[in-house]
Amino acid sequence: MKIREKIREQIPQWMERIQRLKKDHSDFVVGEVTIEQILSGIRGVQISISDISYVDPYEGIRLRGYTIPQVLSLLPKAKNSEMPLAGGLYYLLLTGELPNRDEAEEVEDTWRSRSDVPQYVWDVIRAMPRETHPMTLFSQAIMALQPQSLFAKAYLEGLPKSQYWEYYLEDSLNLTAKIPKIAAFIFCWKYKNGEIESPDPDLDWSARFAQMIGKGADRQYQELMRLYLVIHSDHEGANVSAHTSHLVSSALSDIYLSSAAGMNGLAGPLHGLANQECIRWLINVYEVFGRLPSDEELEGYIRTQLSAGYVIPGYGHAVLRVTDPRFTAQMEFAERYLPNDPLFQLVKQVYRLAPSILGENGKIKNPRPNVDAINGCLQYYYGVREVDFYTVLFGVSRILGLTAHAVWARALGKPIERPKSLTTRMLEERVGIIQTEP
Ligand code: CMX
Repeated sequence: MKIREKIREQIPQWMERIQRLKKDHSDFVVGEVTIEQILSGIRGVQISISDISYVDPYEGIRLRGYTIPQVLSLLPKAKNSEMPLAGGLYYLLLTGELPNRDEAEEVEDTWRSRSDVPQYVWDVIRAMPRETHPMTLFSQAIMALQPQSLFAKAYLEGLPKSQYWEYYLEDSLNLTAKIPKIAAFIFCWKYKNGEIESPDPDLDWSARFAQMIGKGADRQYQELMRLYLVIHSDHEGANVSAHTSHLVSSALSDIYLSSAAGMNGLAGPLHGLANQECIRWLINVYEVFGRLPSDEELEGYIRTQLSAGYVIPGYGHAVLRVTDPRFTAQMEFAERYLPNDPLFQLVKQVYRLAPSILGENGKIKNPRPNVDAINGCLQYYYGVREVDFYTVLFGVSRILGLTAHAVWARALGKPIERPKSLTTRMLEERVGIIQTEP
């Protein structure tokens, strides 16, 4: 497979760059850690490397050096579509090179041929209480696939370190091939009659997912999912889901274990679950007023929420300091396909009013919208109204980024992570609040 050849070809150059840094510059100080940073979630501390994506605070994400608009315009498009093939995106994430159509299609074909999910995985899901959150089911289904890990098996048989990445790659292709079907099964089991539509083999990865949840006839929804599953795929290496997954795989836990761990992080309301919270918030605003509120009413509502100590979901970001370009890409989609939708009108109204209100007390570092401020509104418009499913959609996409990171971590022989923790007393002693005990 082309991806495997490309990665193999690139490993020596990357190794050389890392070895040179290690050998000649290991004492170079990259940054200092302040007590403020330690006490606020190791915020901004530069502790890891991701050559797969980087979030520039003022520009947004670049995937392998390409901005979101570039990714959307440069990747090969799906058949009869203006949106990219997810297979092309995965090729880009894994190899750092823009694929041509054949290279993107090769990934899509690999996914098609490996998409069957063993029956027992469905049994695991069916054994759970129906009210279980879909993200819990998603993570469990990934864990249930763990016995299929080729890496875990080969490791026990003495796999040499230089080959770890190849087994990680195989596991990643197997997992990413099955992920749309797993998500679709969870959707259909939890909210519908339990049967998923059989996927049309002519469709691409993203559109097959749309079809499996019953949206086979809806071309616009398929376009939306092609957009959605590309733009949510990665957001550099240190956000909660990426870092969790990286940390877990640094112990040589396989792709299934580390991806499930990442999904458990994504399931938190300050991270991926914010998309569910955001649509709930928008619907609630609509219900409170029974219509689109006036600007004065919406301002009042936002202020009341803030003074009650609630966050405005979909606003703010730990790194970004501008409007998230993934928000902008979805705004453009909505302007084109659903300009008059009432919830979209509300999204725009919040976008017009919330940033200045949030910015008033100077506390929030970025009062502008992130990706989650709009993604739920689009799903809702196309009739996917099971809002607690929305984070699973995010997860389907994010697994592409997490697994690409893990393959490269093994390719470059990255070590187990083990930072150091201190006690509060140690900090107090270092700053001189209390005397060091003799
Ligand atoms: N509404 C109200 N207050 C907010 C806020 C928001 N949307 N975003 C930040 N603030 C507040 C914080 O609560 C914090 O207040 P305290 O000092 O009283 O605790 C203050 O502003 C400073 O926060 P920050 O440094 O600007 O933001 P953080 O890096 O701490 O947190 C984030 C970032 C995303 C968790 C936060 O902005 C937030 O909770 N947003 C709403 C939830 C959300 O949209 N999450 C999705 C993020 C995207 C993703 O990771 O997937």
